[in-house]
Amino acid sequence: MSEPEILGESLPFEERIELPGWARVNVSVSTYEATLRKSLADPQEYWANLARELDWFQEWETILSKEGYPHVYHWFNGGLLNLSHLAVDRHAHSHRRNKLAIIWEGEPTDEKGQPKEVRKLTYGDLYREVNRMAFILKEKFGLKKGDRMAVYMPLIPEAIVTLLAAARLGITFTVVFSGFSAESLSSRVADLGAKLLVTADGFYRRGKTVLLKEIVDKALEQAPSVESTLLVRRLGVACPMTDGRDYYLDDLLSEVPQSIKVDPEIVESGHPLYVLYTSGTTGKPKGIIHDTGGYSVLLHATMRWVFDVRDEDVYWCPADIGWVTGHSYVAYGPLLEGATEVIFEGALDFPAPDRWWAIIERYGVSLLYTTPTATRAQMKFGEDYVKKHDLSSLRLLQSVGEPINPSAWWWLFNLVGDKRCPVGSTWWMTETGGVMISSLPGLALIPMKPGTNGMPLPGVKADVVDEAGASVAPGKKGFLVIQNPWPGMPGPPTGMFGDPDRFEKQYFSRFPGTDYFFCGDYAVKDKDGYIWVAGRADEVLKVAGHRLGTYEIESAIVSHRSASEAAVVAIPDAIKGEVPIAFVVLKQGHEPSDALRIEVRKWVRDGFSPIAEPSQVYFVNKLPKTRSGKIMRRLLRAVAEGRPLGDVATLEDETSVEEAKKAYEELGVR
Ligand code: 6R9
Repeated sequence: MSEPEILGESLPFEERIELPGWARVNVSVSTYEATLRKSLADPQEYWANLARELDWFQEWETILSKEGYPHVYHWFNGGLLNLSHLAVDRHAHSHRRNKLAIIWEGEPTDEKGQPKEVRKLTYGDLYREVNRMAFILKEKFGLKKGDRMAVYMPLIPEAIVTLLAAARLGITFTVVFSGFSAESLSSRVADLGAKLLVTADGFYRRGKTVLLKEIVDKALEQAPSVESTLLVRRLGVACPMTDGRDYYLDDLLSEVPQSIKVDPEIVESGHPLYVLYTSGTTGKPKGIIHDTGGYSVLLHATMRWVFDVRDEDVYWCPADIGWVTGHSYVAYGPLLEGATEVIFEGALDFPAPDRWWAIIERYGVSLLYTTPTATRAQMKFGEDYVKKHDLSSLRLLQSVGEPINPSAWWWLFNLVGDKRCPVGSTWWMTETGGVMISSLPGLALIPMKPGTNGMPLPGVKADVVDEAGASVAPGKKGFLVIQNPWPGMPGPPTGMFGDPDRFEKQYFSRFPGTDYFFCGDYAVKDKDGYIWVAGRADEVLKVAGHRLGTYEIESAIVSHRSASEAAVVAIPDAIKGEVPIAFVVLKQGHEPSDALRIEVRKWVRDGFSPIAEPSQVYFVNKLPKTRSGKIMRRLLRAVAEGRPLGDVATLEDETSVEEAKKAYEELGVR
């Protein structure tokens, strides 16, 4: 394995930055180590103690059990709860009733750069809106516990209200990213068997409007389970409406009394809260199931340890609800803790690069959960945009989605956090449900190292291992594994929706004879026990922090009339972390041309998603394959990065690599 690095920057294992002035936490490594030791002596009891801090309708009988499948665990079996009760009712009936839950800002601004639309919802307001929405779902659409629905919405308050209303009724939902195409939408909706699709007429993005309803109509042709759609009028544009199937939310709401109450459905801890489709290495996207009880406990623990959230905080995570971060740390986590959070519809650099900083200043954001890509994009604009704003409200910065290169870390630490704020990089994935490896400033502030993820959470046993599953020496690259079950892991009944075998094979078969969860990431553990995740070890891409599978982009390409075969690989990108490039074999009768190159790129944009568009398309006559016909993407990556090819013993035809090299050198990356 090559030397670990992040975007060409080596990992500073020996760097240690202390923040003795950070007076709000217990600054002590020994506190952390003692907690970790205690938690690992009896992880179940440790998690159960945290679970007791939530409000259950009935306590569990067993902390951890399983039935049926080898690695589908049941956390807190017998326990009864409801997430919307925890995130909304509890606070609305407390001193937080008039506290702001959500501050929403729409993208459009006036000539002075001020937002045209800001909506503020207290916990009392949120309670009222969630109840009214639940009433509509239940009475108008007849949905009940066990039914399934889908959400295809921009980041507007109604989106969060919808998810909480579904949770209130025990309806299992899936959210599909609003930047995905009709095909991506219909395959997810159909796989889940959703009866209702909640969406909007569109939204604002970089000053333009993105229309959703036509995409929805196209998707519904392939999603027969959907009986109705519910539309939020975000733009107020005219939409094609099908009588008896499509309804506007405001029309229905106008008939629902403000004071309507819908009791939360009391569900079992293992009840599937949602299914989130995420990219894997082969086949169709995987529907990861998250339960209600274990997941809530993990969110509660991580909001405290990772974000140190307090009543006086204003929290902001700009993630979209279409991704797991927008679930765990936008839609539920902050609300579970009764926090005030900011949500923003638009692009962080629109209409000017400092929109991001203006929002922090406007609302006094204290806890910021950001991404390396957003940070690197800002670095390019220069420091003045940041310095123009008063960011003194900030007290803690965390990052997520991809490895953070040390120079981006320093930029956040020195400039944004003014050397006052801890900066961390929280490692986790859709499958883990919440943060697993991170600095834990809410528990103990141990010395920071620029670019590291930090240590596993208390209760989580993680390690870096070799091909055989044995621990690797400190400083050496290996595979990241989680060695014990954790609350928030993929839940009952099958871990992966409809596919328990694929679940087992994907995550638990890599190291036979162990119960290790295989994450698919490369990592290094340094001699102080800090873990540094350095990128994917499989065919999954992280483009600007968004998870995509090479196969998904390849299938989008080969659905073009001219393409017979495609191989997509990721190459490093100074801002987005990595970007896809595609090697494409054309069908007989089609000639390579610049126009076709552009057409194929646009095809992926429209047919799958703008974030998946290859930054370059290379036409070749054949792809490098093994004798058994498997595409050797590793060789294409080596070609693009100008690295030695390594082992080519299984390569069937060496001229394929020569050809790829030539195409790459002729055209460059952009
Ligand atoms: C939360 C999320 C998961 C993959 C994961 C890893 C990468 C996420 C990271 C990180 C290094 C971090 N990843 N956070 N790598 N440092 N702080 O992003 O979930 O979309 O499922 O992606 O993202 O490669 O395996 P998801």
